[in-house]
Amino acid sequence: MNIGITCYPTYGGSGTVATELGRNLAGRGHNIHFITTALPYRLTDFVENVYYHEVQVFNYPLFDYTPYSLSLASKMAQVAIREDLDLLHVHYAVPHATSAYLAKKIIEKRKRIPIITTLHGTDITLVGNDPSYFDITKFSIEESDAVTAVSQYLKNQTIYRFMVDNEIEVIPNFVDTEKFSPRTSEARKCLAEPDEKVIMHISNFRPVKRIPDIIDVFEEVSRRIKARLILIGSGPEKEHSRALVEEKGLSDRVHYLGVQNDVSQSIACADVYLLLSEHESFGLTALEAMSCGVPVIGTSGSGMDEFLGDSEAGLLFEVGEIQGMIDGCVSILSNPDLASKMGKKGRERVLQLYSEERIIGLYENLYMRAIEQSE
Ligand code: GMT
Repeated sequence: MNIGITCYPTYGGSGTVATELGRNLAGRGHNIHFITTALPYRLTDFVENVYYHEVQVFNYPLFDYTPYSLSLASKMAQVAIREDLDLLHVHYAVPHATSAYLAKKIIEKRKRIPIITTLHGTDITLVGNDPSYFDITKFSIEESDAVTAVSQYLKNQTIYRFMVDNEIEVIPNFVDTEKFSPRTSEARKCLAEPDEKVIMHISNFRPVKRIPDIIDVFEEVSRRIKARLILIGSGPEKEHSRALVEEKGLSDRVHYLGVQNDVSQSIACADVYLLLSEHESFGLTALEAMSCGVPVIGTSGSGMDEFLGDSEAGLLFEVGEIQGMIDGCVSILSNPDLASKMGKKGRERVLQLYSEERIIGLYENLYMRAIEQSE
């Protein structure tokens, strides 16, 4: 198949999933055309069958806001014709599903092309839901030929908030289980002393990630157990969190590593992984930690319930239940048998349900159905 993929090329789970999906599909012999404003950050090496079409956004002094969605729609239409695309798969509804709809309309007299929209989370729960985007997001989802959501939670949220009437297929996120595997990494000795435990969190430091909760949990845990907190990523809450760390006198034990293109080495060094978000439609980094055999402490009520809930691979707490999180963290870090059992359970669960082989096949299947239906 000739497949067009659009995503945000910068750091973030949706871009990661889209890029790894493209890579895997290319490995299976499909031609993958990334239509993005920059090369996706995980695609800096040469990959056979992968092509990149840069969306150039023309700016003009008259524009207060650059109309990215229009440049994207034009580029999608051009690439669809020139590369004879069989479908366009867009990740994150806003505004990618809308641009894809426009592209489809631009070329419809020459070519019929199905649009597949994958919903990732904040496109539904935060951004698409804002009154300024609500109607266009609902419309663009309804006009997509196939819609997927990365969890049942997100599917339910989409139906509840947007009252859309199309089928939404749940296709969960996946992990490269070879890259994200349990191993003793050389990097560990750079992160902590041998007798210290490593507590880790990776994110885009947005308010939804509740970074202060992570710091509160660490503060109390580090009173009871020798440990360091390793924070990877960057985003708007990072500087606030630094101030909090300083205020609490934790600066010598909390380390900010910044954005890393490949987090697989670092995650494997962790003794426990924390993802204490307000909500996560999925929580990809927690799944990556499980794949590395690292116990996870997460929050219940959203996407993490689905892969962590009954897995015995970690512990889930209600959002903001700091004392439970502290006790959970201490029990994992002070009980090597429990930690190792959780790690094994997590790894097993990922191999069984969230491997690339399994999930890529689900997308291929969906593509074939969408193409058949549009003929
Ligand atoms: O807001 C974010 O966390 C970024 C967002 C994205 O588009 O990269 O992440 C969302 O998509 C990821 C990949 O499917 C999911 O693992 C994250 O849970 C989801 N974030 C939220 O729902 C907050």
